Amino acid sequence: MPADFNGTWNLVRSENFEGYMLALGIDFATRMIAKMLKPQKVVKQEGDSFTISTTSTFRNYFVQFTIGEEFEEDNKGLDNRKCKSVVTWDNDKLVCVQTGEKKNRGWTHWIEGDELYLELRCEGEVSTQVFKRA
Ligand code: VL7
Repeated sequence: MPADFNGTWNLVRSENFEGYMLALGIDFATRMIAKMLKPQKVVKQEGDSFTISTTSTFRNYFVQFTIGEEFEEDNKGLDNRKCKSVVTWDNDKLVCVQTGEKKNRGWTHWIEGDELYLELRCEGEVSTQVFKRA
């Protein structure tokens, strides 16, 4: 029985988001705004089908995927690059590999206690975001 990520989650803390944004080439002004945000995630999980919407006062991002099925991801409003993405289960972790111009790009979601974790990776940078249920 895989983990259940369903719910509404609010960011409570993050580490090295600046490093991750630098690796993605996000400009200074955008980084200054982005690092102040407290985004909310709404995860809808039905079997192996997911939607994740991330909203904030500045930008919003929506992604939809099924485990094991590669999809074209357009990171519109983020770094605006396109990549081929696939999400798989690694035990109870949700692991996304985003193949494109940037090496070693991807993310991992998992639940620890009552917290939702998101590790964001790009090139040599790793950022961790932690969310709590709204
Ligand atoms: C999404 C941000 C930095 C640009 C704005 C920051 C707006 C709110 O991909 C993500 O989540 C996955 C897993 O839940 C689902 O797609 C992380 C935030 C990455 C990258 C680029 C800064 C401008 C943040 C949308």
